[in-house]
Parts: sequence; C-alpha cells; structure tokens
Amino acid sequence: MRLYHHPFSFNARRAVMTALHLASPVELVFVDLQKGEQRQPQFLKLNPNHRVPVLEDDGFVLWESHAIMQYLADKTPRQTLYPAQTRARADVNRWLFWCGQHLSPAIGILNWENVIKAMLRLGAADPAELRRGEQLVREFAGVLDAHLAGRDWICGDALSLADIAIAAPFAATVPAKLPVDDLGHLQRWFAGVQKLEAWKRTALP
Ligand SMILES: N[C@@H](CCC(=O)N[C@@H](CS)C(=O)NCC(=O)O)C(=O)O
Repeated sequence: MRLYHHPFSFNARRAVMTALHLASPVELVFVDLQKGEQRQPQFLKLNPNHRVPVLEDDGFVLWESHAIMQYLADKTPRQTLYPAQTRARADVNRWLFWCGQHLSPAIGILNWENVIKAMLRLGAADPAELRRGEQLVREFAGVLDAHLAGRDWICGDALSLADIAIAAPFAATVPAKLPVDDLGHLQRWFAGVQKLEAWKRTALP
C-alpha cells in the first residue's frame, strides 16, 4: 500500500500514525504541497480534491483521512483501535465524524491564519477569522475536555482511532495559538497520546 502524505498536514498525520501503530505495510509517499504537487494531473487522478492523505491499495484508491484510518484498521487482524462490537464502533465513529466535521475545520481556521499564511507569505492574519476560529475551537475543545473528565481515552478504556484522529490537529496548539491551555482534562489526555511511539515518529523535527 502507498500512503501519500505531507509531514506538516495534521490530516495526513492521523492516517500515518494509524498505519504506524497498526504496523500496516505502507510505503509513505511525500507530496510536496508547497510546490503544488497535489494539483498536478497525476495526483488529481488519485484525489480530485487535491488533498493529502490518499491511500492506494492494489488499484483501490481511498481519500479522506478518517476513512483511511478505518480501512487500515479493518485490514489488520486482531487490532484493538477500532472495535467490532456495534455500539463500541458507533461510539468511535461518532468522534471521527465530530473530528472531521467540527474540530478539525475549527483548528484549521487558526492554523491557516497563524501558521500557513505566514509560511506562504500570504499576509497578516485576519482578525475576524481569528475571532471565529477561537470561538469555534473553544466551543468544541470544551466539549472534549468535559468528556475527558475521569477518562484516559475518548472511547471506552483503551486507545482507539478516535484518540489518534482528534489528537493530530492539537499538534498545532502552540504555533496556531489554540485557546486550550486551561483545559486540564484535555491536556492530560493529550500528554498521554504524545507518549505513543506513533506520535513520536510523526513529530516534526
Ligand atoms: N477532509 C480531508 C482534509 C484533507 C486536507 O485538507 N489536506 C490538506 C493538508 S492538511 C491538503 O492536502 N491541502 C492541499 C490543498 O488544499 O491544495 C481529510 O481529512 O483527509
């Protein structure tokens, strides 16, 4: 299998972390987003949305990071990240959709304004966008923080795809200035995820 990624992309990181944690046999393929490789015809054939990550498995092409995580887990015998039992799986799915629909886009606003715009020299952060991003991150991170009171992991009592998916964008906490420093349950949980080998192996130098 080939997993197309970029090390700066937190969407790609959740897929790469899943592959590493599961010891999935993937070859990592670097897509140079800064040079616009994702908009080249060859890559657009894989993903017309011009985004990483993309997984290629013997002619089957899959984009969307959360779908890739589920696929990698489903291909792995005896894995524990993605439970088979209906309600336990629905619980993990709930948080994956929440991450894709609410949390990641909210963090994406602050990451764009505070990190990517500077990196690509696209001008100063837009104060209205900063306010919108801060409000949304605060709202959704607050939901997560309350959920994590008295829990080590998001679903049940073990690490799952939900933890990996949701932790990935929090890598931007400092550079994107995410307003989450005072959320103690979230910080304790995030420190736990950061101890994972898969986290350490995907951290930027
Ligand atoms: N919903 C997608 C989002 C993927 C995404 O936005 N990837 C960004 C990097 S974080 C990208 O490749 N951007 C390049 C572009 O938009 O041209 C997922 O979860 O896989």
